[in-house]
Amino acid sequence: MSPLSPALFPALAEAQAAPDGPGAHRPALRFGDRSLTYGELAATASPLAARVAEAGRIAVWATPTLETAVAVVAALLAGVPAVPLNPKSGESELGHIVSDSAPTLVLAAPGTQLPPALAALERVDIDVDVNVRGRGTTSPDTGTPETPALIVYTSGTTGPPKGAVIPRRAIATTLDALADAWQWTGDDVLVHGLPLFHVHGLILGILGPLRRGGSVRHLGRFETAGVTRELSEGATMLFGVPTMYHRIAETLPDDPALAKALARARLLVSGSAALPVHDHERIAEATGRRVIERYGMTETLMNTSVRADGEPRAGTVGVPLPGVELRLTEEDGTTAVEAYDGETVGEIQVRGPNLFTEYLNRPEATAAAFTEDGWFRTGDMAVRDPDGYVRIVGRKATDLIKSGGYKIGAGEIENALLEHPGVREAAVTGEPDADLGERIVAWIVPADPQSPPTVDELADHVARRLAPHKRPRVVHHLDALPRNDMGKIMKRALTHD
Ligand code: MCA
Ligand code: AMP
Repeated sequence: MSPLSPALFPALAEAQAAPDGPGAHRPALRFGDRSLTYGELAATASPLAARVAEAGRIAVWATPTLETAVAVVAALLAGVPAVPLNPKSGESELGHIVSDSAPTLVLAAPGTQLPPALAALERVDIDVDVNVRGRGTTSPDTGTPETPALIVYTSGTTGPPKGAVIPRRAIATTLDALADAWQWTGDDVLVHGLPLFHVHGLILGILGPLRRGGSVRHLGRFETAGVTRELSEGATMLFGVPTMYHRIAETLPDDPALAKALARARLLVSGSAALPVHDHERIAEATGRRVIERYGMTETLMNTSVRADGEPRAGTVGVPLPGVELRLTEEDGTTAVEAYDGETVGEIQVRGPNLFTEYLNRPEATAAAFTEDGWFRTGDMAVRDPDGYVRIVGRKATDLIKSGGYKIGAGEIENALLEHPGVREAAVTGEPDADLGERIVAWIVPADPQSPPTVDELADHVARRLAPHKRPRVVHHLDALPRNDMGKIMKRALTHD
């Protein structure tokens, strides 16, 4: 058995050990007008950790609240894997995640109504009442480096989402590599409004500040007014997906206070999808500040970043992070591309301690994701500039769509559409969208051409079954889908129509 890891959150361990020490009074988490210091976080997470210590796996109803942050910290202290659930998940997606990950209990904020898919699970309320300080429980940090910390569900090209098993080692490694690249310290105060059931918002956005001993202010939901307020009141860093930066770029011309606040920030970071150069430029012009991009994936956590002390070059995701091996490969998936010429395209493959362990219950998918010598195939296509900057130019699979920074598999939406009685055949594609990056387009052959289902009907249907961000925004009706001789749908013919 591997030895226990050093504390994932040294500042929290210090507050546990010295509840009246100065470190215990430092701010840790703030959501709206509710906040916790490190001492208070220790006092709330420790008893919860003790409560869940015997659980096999726990689900966390991951609303954008203080409760979710406390629950995930408690799970990490207890060494029990947590499965963050999107509270807007539809019945079929939630049913799949719960049966696949088989949690023994679900943690939720008191008073939250949970859907029927979770009815069979024991429910534990997340108590963040700090008045119960000194409850006497200090939960040691019990994980080993390989202990699964989080199981994060992520879409693939086919089938329902897969659970990526992320060990503590990967979380610690990626956060420390980012600290190096971004000169991220305990003095930083992060602001963001990202959801807490994905890597970006949860690992980078909550666990990141806690590992540094700094603090995070979560906006509850993303709004430019919240960004202005927090960056004007001491926050130093902003994390967001390109859609958020696009909305900032749109707002800037009429909002000098936002421009002033952004100009003050130490670091503006975008990730989860490509930030268009036009938005980079508009933000730089209005604020004098350059957004930097980092590139990651649920399975790999963070791979590259523009460094705080490096040249911020729009349209690139910077250089490999410390400890990450990155190569480009030719079409065979194993021959390395040696060129650093800014034009030879290859698939990005990565290796390093930042990687996940496996897809839960999917040994074949796990095996297929790696080459024989242990490189993870990202499916992202890129070129490298002569100085090593990576520029992502596309994606191998056309059946993966990135909308609002969420990865969405065309196949899951097609399956959901086919369950609608008004749909006989369905194909789903992504098309460029200024706000979302890509928007989901459904091409359907209606069961009854005289009364085809409306876009709203199909959007509601998909949102109810899967999740609102997976709903089609555009629906085209066709007499037949274009197919090749083998009967396979020719999606390129659809997108180019
Ligand atoms: C609209 N809504 C509906 C329907 N239509 N609900 C049910 N049925 C319908 N038919 C609701 C939505 O749920 C939402 O509710 C509201 O209407 C507006 O939705 P929408 O227009 O889709 O989006 P938005 O609210 O404008 O969101 C844009 C966003 C969001 C804030 C940028 O896309 C977002 O949070 N993206 C972040 C994605 C992310 O974190 N990805 C990280 C994964 P309500 O108003 O209640 O919200 S990638 C990752 O982790 C890797 C490692 C990486 O590199 O980072
Ligand atoms: P996910 O599987 O949801 O974690 O999304 C990971 C994918 O997001 C990657 O494989 C990339 O395609 C994309 N991605 C993340 N960050 C960036 C970025 N800065 N630029 C371009 N694509 C990105």
